[in-house]
Amino acid sequence: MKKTIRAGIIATACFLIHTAHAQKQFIVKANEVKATIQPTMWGIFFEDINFGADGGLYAELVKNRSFEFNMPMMGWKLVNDKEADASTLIINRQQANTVNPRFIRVSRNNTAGTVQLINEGFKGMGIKQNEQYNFSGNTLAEGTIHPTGNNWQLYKTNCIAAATEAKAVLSVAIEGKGSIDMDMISLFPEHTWKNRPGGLRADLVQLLADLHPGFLRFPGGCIVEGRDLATRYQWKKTIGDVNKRKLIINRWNTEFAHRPAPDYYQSFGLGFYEYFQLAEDLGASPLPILNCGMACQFNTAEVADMEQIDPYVQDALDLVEFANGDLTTKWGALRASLGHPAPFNLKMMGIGNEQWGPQFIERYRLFAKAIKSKYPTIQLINSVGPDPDGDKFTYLNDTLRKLQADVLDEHYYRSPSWFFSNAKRYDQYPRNGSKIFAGEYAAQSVVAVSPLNRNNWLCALSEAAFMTGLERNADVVSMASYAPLLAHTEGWQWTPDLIWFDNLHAYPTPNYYVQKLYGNNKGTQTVPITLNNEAVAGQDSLYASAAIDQTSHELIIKIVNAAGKAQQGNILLEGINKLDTKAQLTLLQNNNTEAVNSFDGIVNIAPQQQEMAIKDKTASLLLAPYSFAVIRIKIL
Ligand SMILES: *[C@@H]1O[C@H](CO)[C@@H](O)[C@H](O)[C@H]1NC(C)=O
Ligand SMILES: *[C@@H]1O[C@H](CO)[C@@H](O)[C@H](O)[C@H]1NC(C)=O
Ligand SMILES: *[C@@H]1O[C@H](CO)[C@@H](O)[C@H](O)[C@H]1NC(C)=O
Ligand SMILES: *[C@@H]1O[C@H](CO)[C@@H](O)[C@H](O)[C@H]1NC(C)=O
Ligand SMILES: *[C@@H]1O[C@H](CO)[C@@H](O)[C@H](O)[C@H]1NC(C)=O
Ligand SMILES: CC(=O)N[C@H]1CO[C@H](CO)[C@@H](O)[C@@H]1O
Repeated sequence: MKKTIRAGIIATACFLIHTAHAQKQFIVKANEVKATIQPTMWGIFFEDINFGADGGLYAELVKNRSFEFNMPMMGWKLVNDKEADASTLIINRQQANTVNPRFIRVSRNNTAGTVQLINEGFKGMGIKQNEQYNFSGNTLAEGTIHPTGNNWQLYKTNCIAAATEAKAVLSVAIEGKGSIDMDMISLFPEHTWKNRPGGLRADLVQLLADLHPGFLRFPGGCIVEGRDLATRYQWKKTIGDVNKRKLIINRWNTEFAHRPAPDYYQSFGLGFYEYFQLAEDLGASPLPILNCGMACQFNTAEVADMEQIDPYVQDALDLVEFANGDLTTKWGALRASLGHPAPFNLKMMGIGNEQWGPQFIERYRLFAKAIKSKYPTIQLINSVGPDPDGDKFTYLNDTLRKLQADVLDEHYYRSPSWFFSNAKRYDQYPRNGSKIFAGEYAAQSVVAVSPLNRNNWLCALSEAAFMTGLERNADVVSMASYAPLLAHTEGWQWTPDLIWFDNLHAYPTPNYYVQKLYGNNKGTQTVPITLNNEAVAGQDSLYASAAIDQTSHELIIKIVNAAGKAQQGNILLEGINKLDTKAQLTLLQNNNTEAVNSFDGIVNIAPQQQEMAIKDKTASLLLAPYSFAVIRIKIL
C-alpha cells in the first residue's frame, strides 16, 4: 500500500516539471453565491477510544476508583510490612447498591509498621508542580483525614504537588489499628476545564476549543453499539451522581489483539450531561448518537427483538426532553436539577452508529417515525455503513434516500490518494434530498487498522484537498469531522488520531492544523473559484475552494498545492467593487510529505502567518511545494 502511494507522488512530480513555469490563472466570482455553509460545517467527533475519556479528557487520575473492574483490584496494590499485619477484602453489597456494589476493606491488626494502598493511575498519573490536587474517598484519606463513625461518608483533602511527574502513583497510607472500608477513591487536579470539580483536562479541551468546532458528535463510535447489547452505551446510566453511574467495560478493551487494553473501562464520569455542557462551552451544536437496538456488526451483530425495541426508542425520545424540555417535564426538570435549567438546544441526533443491512432499515423506520412525530424539527443522522462504497453502502444510500432520510453519515478511512482523487466526490451528488455528513474520515498512511499509520503531512494535505470539495459542495455536505479525535501515546488502539497526548502534555498533528484552519476560516457562503473554467480539484495537483464571510465582510480562499514543486498562482478576484490592498495568508507547508509533529517541541507542521498584497484585484502568490494556504481579504 505504501509503495503505491509513493509511486503516485513521483508521477505527480514528474508531470509538473513540464508545467512548473506556467502561471496558473484562478478566477474567483465573489458575487456568485453557490451555497450556504452551515454553521455546523466543520465539527469534531469524540469517541471513547485510545483512552479518550477515562485516562484522557476526564481528569480523574485514579484508575478503577470504585473497584468495579472485572478484576476488582486492577490498578491497585497493597504494600505493607510484616509488622502491620494488614489485609484487604473486596466486599460486594449488591442488594444495597446495584450500580456500585464493590468496595475495599483494609484491615490491620497492629499499629506498628506501614500500610499503603497504591493506585497506579492510567499509565501513571501526570502530576504538575504547584498544581493543587483534590483527593476524595468514601471514608479516609491521607494524613489529614480522620474518619469517624460507621456510615459511608465523603471525605476530602487537598495537597500541592512539589514537583512535576508523568508517572506518579497515589498512595493511601493507613494508620492505626482496625479496619476501614473505602470506595470511590478519587484524585483530581484543581485546574480542570473551567475549574469544574470532577471535570475535564483543561489542556485537551483548550485544543478542542481552538478548532472552533461547529458540532460535537458523541459518545462514539462503536462504543455506542457495544460488543453486545449488554455493553451498549445507555445515556440514562451516565448522568447524575458519579457514585451511581454503573461502570462497564469499554469495547476497545478487547477489540484489537495487537493493542490489548485490559484496563479499559467506562466510568462514565464523563457522561451525557458533561458532553452537552462541553458542546455548549465549545459553541458547538450537540450531536448525540444513540444505540438503535443493534450491537456492533463487526462483533456479535446482536439485535434487539423488534417486539422489545420500545425502551431503545424511548431513550431517544427522552433524550430530546432531557436536552430541550422545559422544567415542567420529567427529563427537563432532571436537567435543571443537575445544574442546567436552560435547554441545551438539541437539533439533531444519530440513530445507530455504523450499522448496515435491512435490520438497520427496519429499526431506523421505527425510530424515525416515533421521533419525527413527536419532535418534527429534530434532524436525524444515519450511517450508510463503514465504507464509502460497495454493496452495504449502495443498499443504504439508495434505501435511506427513498425514505427521505435527513442526513447520511459517510465514513472514509482511505489512502491519501483516495482523498486527493475524491475531491470531486460530491460535485455530481443530488442537490435536493438527503444531506451528507462526512462523519468519520482520516487518510491512512499505510492502511486502515494498521498500527503503523502515521499522522504525516501527506495525509493531512490530502485531507485539506478533499475538504475543498466538501466546502465547494456545502449545499450537499452539511457537516464533517475527522476521526478519531484523541489518543494516549501509551494507551491507543487506533492510529492515526487528531490529537496525541500523554499524562502531562498534548501535541497537535498536521491533520489538527488542517482542521483548525478550516474551522477558523469557515465563511458563510461558497463562491466559485476556477482554473480553466473548471472547479479546482486536481488539475496540476491543485485544489481550491472559496467562500465569503458575510459577518466579517471577507473573502476566504483555500488552496492546496499537492505537487512537489512551487507553482505560481494569480487569483483574479471578480464581482467585488472594492478590496483591501493587503490580505492575510496562513500557510501550512513542508517539503517532506512524511514529516510528522511529536512531543519534545518538534513541530514540523504548524500555521505560519504573513501579509500579502492585493493589486488590481489580483492576489499573486508562489504556491509552495506541498502546501495548504488560506487567504483572507477584507471586502471594503
Ligand atoms: C486480624 O485479627 C482478626 C481477629 O483477631 C483475625 O480474624 C484476622 O485474621 C487478623 N488479620 C490478619 C491479617 O492477621
Ligand atoms: C479543590 O479544592 C479547592 C479547595 O477546597 C476548591 O476550591 C476547588 O473547587 C476544588 N476543585 C476541584 C476541581 O474539585
Ligand atoms: C449515493 O446516491 C446518490 C443518489 O442516487 C448518487 O448520486 C451517489 O453517487 C451515490 N453515492 C455513491 C458513492 O455511489
Ligand atoms: C430531486 O429533484 C429531482 C429533479 O427535480 C426529482 O426527480 C427528485 O425526485 C428529487 N428528489 C428528492 C429526494 O426530492
Ligand atoms: C522546499 O523546496 C523548494 C523547492 O522545491 C525550495 O525552494 C525550498 O527552499 C525548500 N524548503 C525547505 C524548507 O527545504
Ligand atoms: C490483583 C490484580 O488484579 N492486580 C492487577 C492490578 O492492575 C494491574 C494493571 O492495571 C494488573 O497488572 C494486576 O494484575
